[in-house]
Amino acid sequence: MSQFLIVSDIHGDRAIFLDILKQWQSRVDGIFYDGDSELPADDKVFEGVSTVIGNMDDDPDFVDARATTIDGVTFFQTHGHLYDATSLLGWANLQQMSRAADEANAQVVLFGHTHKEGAVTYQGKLFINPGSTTIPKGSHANLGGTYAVLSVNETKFTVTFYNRRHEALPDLTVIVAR
Ligand SMILES: [Mn+2]
Repeated sequence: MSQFLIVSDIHGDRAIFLDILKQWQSRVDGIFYDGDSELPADDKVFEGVSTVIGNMDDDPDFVDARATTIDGVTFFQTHGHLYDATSLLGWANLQQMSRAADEANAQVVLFGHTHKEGAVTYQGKLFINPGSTTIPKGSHANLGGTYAVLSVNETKFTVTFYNRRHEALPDLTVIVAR
């Protein structure tokens, strides 16, 4: 089994990211940060972390999007604002990210931007938004902020969401066939 840590939209809350890293760094096979840190790209919290630029990031050293393959899983990662991810009524618009992910031959799409956590299968790919640790929005904003851990085995993907105290939120867990 492989495990991946996914965090987004800390908006300057460097302390929570450090705290999450402390919990997970030694236990995961990859760490993804999906944008809007408001930190420099070379901040030492991003050592060994796959990052992308958010609409609130001004460091041009962040990339717009990236494809990464770890343990046989190809991820397409982007913040979302460059792919029209915002949906005013629903969870997110996935069409543009889906097209880009197909071009990258990705099975999993990681994004942020909307600050609404969730995981769904769409056009044959698993889309994961860890939510914002710091400025949560949507129907689960009362949780006070979330991040996600993806577990992958030979047959399935399991997405578990956590709150800022690193407590799993089992009601939000998403399990899909691989
Ligand atoms: Mn944001």
